[in-house]
Amino acid sequence: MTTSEETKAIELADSTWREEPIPMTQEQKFFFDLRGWISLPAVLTSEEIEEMKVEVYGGAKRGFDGSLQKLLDHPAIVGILTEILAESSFVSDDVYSFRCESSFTTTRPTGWSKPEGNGTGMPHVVRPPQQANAMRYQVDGNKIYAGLTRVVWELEEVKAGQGGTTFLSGSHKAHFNYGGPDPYRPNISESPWEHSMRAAMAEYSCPAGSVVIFTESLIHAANDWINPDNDRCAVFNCYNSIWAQWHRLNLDHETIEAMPSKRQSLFRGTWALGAGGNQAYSEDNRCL
Ligand SMILES: O=C(O)CCC(=O)C(=O)O
Ligand SMILES: [Fe+2]
Repeated sequence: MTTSEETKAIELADSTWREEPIPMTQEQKFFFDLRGWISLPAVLTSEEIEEMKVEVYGGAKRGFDGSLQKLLDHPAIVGILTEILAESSFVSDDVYSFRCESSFTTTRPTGWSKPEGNGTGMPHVVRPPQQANAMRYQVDGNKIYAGLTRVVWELEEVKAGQGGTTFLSGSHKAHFNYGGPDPYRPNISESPWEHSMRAAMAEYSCPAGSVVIFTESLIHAANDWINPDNDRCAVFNCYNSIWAQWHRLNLDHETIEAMPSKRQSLFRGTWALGAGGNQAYSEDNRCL
């Protein structure tokens, strides 16, 4: 039994912990660099999961509104995104040192089929990393720059082989092309060894409330959801360096303005030069 004083102290410690970014561990850095993706199991509480599932099953299409908004800068991912998307001299307590540039949700009932053709069901990347490009994964000087980076929040259990996103681990550092006719093609279509690449793709299992983080330089794919026990219910948020942008954001000023000010900074304009640099979000300093 705890006294109410002790309960209050625990609650305070808990809320303080929730606001402090959790640093990326050396182990996470090692595996993210090695494979191009990591998972963080069971990050959300069951209350958070239930609240968010109601919103996503209720029709929320993006993670910018309601309680889903808390995922944008959840302390479990802020330390990792700071490590893999920001240069340390640009890190500050007042604003985030990385940007959020897109968000979508998905619900997939048992029997859901992946998009046909060259959609997300075809193993793909944002840009092939074999040629230099502004979105790609880089490492130098003991420092990761993950380029365009995806954070997936799984609000339902995922079982390996039953429809989670799959990854060709290590392909974010590929030097040789995928075998298709065009080395700039951002997927493995028409590769004579498409089948073996698909067979080599890694799967994850995780409880509801887990996170998967991957660099979009990594070959990855959507898969048929064949899990008979639950639907897939996930939020896909995309992040980038404060100096780069891939997606058109298309998020209105009123929604951003209603966010806590540090969260607003995720949506500031994509530029850097100037006294003090690019810090605060405002209507005329917003990402479009
Ligand atoms: O739907 C999925 O499982 C994969 C989505 C995807 O391709 C992405 O997040 O870039
Ligand atoms: Fe993708």
